[in-house]
Formats: sequence, C-alpha cells, structure tokens
Amino acid sequence: MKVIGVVPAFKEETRIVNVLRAYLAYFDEIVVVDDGSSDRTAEVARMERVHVLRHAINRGQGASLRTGTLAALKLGADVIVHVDADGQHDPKDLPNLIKPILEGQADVVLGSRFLGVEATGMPLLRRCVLKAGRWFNILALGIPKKVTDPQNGLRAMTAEAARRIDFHQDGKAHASEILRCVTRSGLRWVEIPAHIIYTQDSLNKAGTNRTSDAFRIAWHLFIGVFTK
Ligand SMILES: Nc1nc2c(ncn2[C@@H]2O[C@H](COP(=O)(O)OP(=O)(O)OP(=O)(O)O)[C@@H](O)[C@H]2O)c(=O)[nH]1
Ligand SMILES: [Mg+2]
Repeated sequence: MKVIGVVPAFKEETRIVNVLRAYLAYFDEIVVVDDGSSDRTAEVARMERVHVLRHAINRGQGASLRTGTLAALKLGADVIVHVDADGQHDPKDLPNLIKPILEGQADVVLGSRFLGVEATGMPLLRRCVLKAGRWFNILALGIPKKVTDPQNGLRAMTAEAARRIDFHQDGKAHASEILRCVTRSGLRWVEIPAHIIYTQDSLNKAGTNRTSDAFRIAWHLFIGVFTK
C-alpha cells in the first residue's frame, strides 16, 4: 500500500521543515502544496525529500488539498492523508489514523481532538467556537452527531474514496463539505482520537485564528453547499 501525505502550506517557512522531517517516517511520499505564500515556504520544502507544488496565488486550504490530492492520485497513492504543515498535528497519531484503512475496516478515517485525548493549550474560546461549529454542522448540514470534530484537518482516505469525495470549497469550509460528502456517500468512515497542539506561535499566525473565520466558514457553506 502506497501511503502519500498531502500537506497544504501557507506561510509556513519557519515550521514546515521540522514538520516534514517528522512526517517522512510515516509516509511513502509527501506532496506539499505551497498556497501562494509570500515567504520561502516552497524553497525550504524543496530541500526535503518531498514533491512541492505551488499555487501562483493564495487560494485557500481546501483548494490546496484538492491540488495535492489530485497529485497524490497521479502518483499512484493507495491511501491519502491530509495533514497540516504547521506542527499542530502529532505525527505519532498517523499509524492509528491509517490503520483502519490498511486493515480494510474503513474508507475514510477522521481525526478528532474531542475523543478523549486532551488538546494541548487549546484556548477556551477556540473550544467554544469548535463546539458551536459542530452543532452548526449537525443542524444545518445534516452531519451525523457521531462526528465530534468537523473542523479537524487530519484525515486519511483510500484512493477510491478520494476520487468519490467531490469538494469545491477553496477555504476552510472544505472540511464540512468533505464530511457531508463522506457521510452521505456510503463510504465507511470512523473517527479516531488525535492530538492537536496549540502553541503561542500557532495562535499568533497572521491571518488565522480569528473567531470571524467561523462566520466566514458558515457563510461559505450557506452559499456553496447549503443552497446546492
Ligand atoms: N490559514 C490558511 N492556511 C492555509 C491556506 N492555504 C493552506 N493553508 C494550510 O492549511 C493548514 C491549516 O491552516 P491553519 O491556519 O493552521 O488552520 P487550522 O489549523 O485549522 O486552525 P488553527 O487552529 O487556527 O491553526 C496549514 O498547514 C496551513 O499552512 C490559507 O490560505 N490560509
Ligand atoms: Mg493550524
């Protein structure tokens, strides 16, 4: 089984090298998608044993994952893993994430920070926004209650599932759109506990971490998914 990691990256020049080095132990190949960063994200990533693709302009995490997933399929992946470039995921969770697929028990495996493992350093406000977001997903999008962490960026899928998951959101609303597709498509899915680490660095990242993100995501879902 060829397992390929897809790593979307936007302005991650100071973080991505260590992150990729840690991931390399778990993946056969890695596709990094530099999302039009103005810093040296692509250059530093290219020095590692990974494929680096680059968007000419910033298109968003969802668009980066779409680009990377298509590339992984072309590279012959049997299993594709979406995982962030900023060091918030714990690479040690990757074997557990991939295992249900390798054992033929699931087509899609979703990481959750709310399944018994305590997130490190998660601010209370972030926890509240994520919990409220979960109810938005349940009530407005019909995502099953069993999904505890709709906004988690850690997921693994078979190549067949990746071909079937048809998502169009370019920004962070892609996570809900993917979930909606997975839970309606007859794909076998499971959530597993996954660590998330919040550091001052991750919380300070420019252009992220705002509660207004949550409203933007809800709006994008409303116009892009809800009304479809
Ligand atoms: N913010 C942001 N991230 C992007 C974009 N394109 C790709 N990414 C990458 O997508 C991943 C997730 O982005 P983050 O901003 O860390 O989002 P998050 O982890 O869901 O939220 P935080 O808990 O606030 O860190 C990271 O690896 C980013 O580098 C983009 O346009 N904006
Ligand atoms: Mg992050």
